[in-house]
Amino acid sequence: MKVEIVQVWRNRYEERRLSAMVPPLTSLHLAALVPNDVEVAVRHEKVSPVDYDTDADLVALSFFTGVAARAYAHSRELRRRGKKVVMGGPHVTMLPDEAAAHADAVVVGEGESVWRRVIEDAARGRLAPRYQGEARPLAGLPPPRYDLLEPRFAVRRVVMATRGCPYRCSFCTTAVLFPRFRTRPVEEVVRDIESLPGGNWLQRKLVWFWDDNLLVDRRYGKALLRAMVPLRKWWVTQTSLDCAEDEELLDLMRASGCAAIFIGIETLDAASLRQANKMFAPRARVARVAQRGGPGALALAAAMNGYYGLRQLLGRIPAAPGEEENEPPVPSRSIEEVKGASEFPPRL
Ligand code: B12
Ligand code: SF4
Repeated sequence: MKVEIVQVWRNRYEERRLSAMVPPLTSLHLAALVPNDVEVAVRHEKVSPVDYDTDADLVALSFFTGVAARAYAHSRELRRRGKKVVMGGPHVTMLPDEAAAHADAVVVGEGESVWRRVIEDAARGRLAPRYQGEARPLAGLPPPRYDLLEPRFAVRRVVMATRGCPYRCSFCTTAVLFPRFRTRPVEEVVRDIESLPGGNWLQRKLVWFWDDNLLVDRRYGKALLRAMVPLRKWWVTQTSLDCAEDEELLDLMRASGCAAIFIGIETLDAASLRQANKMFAPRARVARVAQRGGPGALALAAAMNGYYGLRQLLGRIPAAPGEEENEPPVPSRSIEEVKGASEFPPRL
C-alpha cells in the first residue's frame, strides 16, 4: 500500500514565478502519522506537478479555498485512472458536502483522530465517504517527516507548537478549523526543532512557527521561549499585538532569537474593528506600542517594516465601508523613530 499526500497549489500571480520559500506543515505532519508498513510520499504542487500516473493507491489532497477548483480537477484525473482520492484541509472542513462530490472520501476537521482509519479502510477497499475528525489534546505527536520534503524549499524547519486561537475575530477561520486552543508539550516542540538533520546554514538556523497565535498564552509562550534560548535559532511566527506590551515576553523573544513576527493589525478604524470583533488591537494600543519605544516598539516595527528582507509582515484588511482608504496604520514618524535602533534579528 502506498499513500501520496499532495498539497494543492496555484500561484496567485500567474505572470510571476514565486520562489519556493516555506512549505506548510500539513503533509509532513500527516506523513508522520502513516503506519510504518505503509509507503508514503509527499508532494507540494509549488515545486512538483501532480502526477496522475503515480503508483500510489491512495492520493490525499490537502487544500484551502483558493485552490479548491484545482483540487477537484486533479481528483477527476486521478479517479479516471483508478486512484482512490481522499480530501481534507480548511476548505473541506468548511464545505464538506461540496468536496464530497469530488472525492472517494473526505476528512472533516483535524486529521489525527481518523487518518489511520482512512488508510486502513482504503487498504481493505472499504473507504467511508466521510470521516469526522476530533480536536484532541496534542501531546504525543510524532516529529514531522522533514526528510520527505522536496529539497527546493528554502525554509525547512516548519513547526507548530499550539493549535487554534482563543480570540474570535469574525473574519478568521481559525475557530472553525481548530475549535479549541491547545498547546503541545514544550519538550516535544524542542524535539521537532532539533529533529531535522542536514540542510544549509539558513535551513539549520531558521525555525518557522506556523501557529496562528503562538504567544497568546503568556505562560506557555514564555516556557517555550526559555527552552529555545539554548538552541540558538532564529524564529518567525504570527501572534497578536498584545504580546508587544509584555516586557518579560519581549526580552525572551529577543533572547531566544525572534527574527520577525507577523501581526494582524487589519485596520485602525474603530467601527470596523468592532465589526471584526477585534477590539484587542485598537489604534491606541498600536500607537502606544509604537510610541513608547523599547523592545515592544521594536517588535512592532519589525512586524511593520521588516528586517533583512522580511518586509511588511503586517496583516491589513482592505478598507471596510465608511473607512478611509490607505490610512497609514500608525503615525509614520513613530515608526521612523523606532526603526534603525533595532536589535532584531539578534546576533547569535
Ligand atoms: C502555511 C500557511 C500558508 C503558507 C503556505 C501555503 C501552502 N499551501 O503552501 C502561505 C504563507 C504561502 C499561505 C498563503 C495563503 N494562505 Co495560508 N495558511 C498557512 C497556515 C498558517 C498553516 C498551514 C499549516 O501548516 N497548518 C498545520 C496543519 C497541521 O494544519 P492543517 O493544514 O489545517 O491540517 C490539519 C487538518 O486540516 C487536516 N488536514 C488537512 N489536509 C488534510 C488532508 C487529508 C487527506 C486529511 C486526512 C486531513 C487533512 O489534518 C491536519 C492535522 O489535523 C494556515 C493556518 C493554520 N494554522 O493551519 C493558513 C491558511 C491555510 N491559509 C489561509 C489563507 C486564506 C491563505 C491565503 C489565501 C491568504 C491571503 N489572503 O493571501 C494565501 C493563499 C496563497 C495562494 N497561493 O493563493 C487560510 C485558509 C482558509 C480557507 N478557507 O481555506 C488558513 C486556514 C488561515 C486562516 N485561518 O484563515 N498560507
Ligand atoms: S487573533 Fe488572529 S488567529 Fe486569533 S482569531 Fe483573530 S485573526 Fe484569527
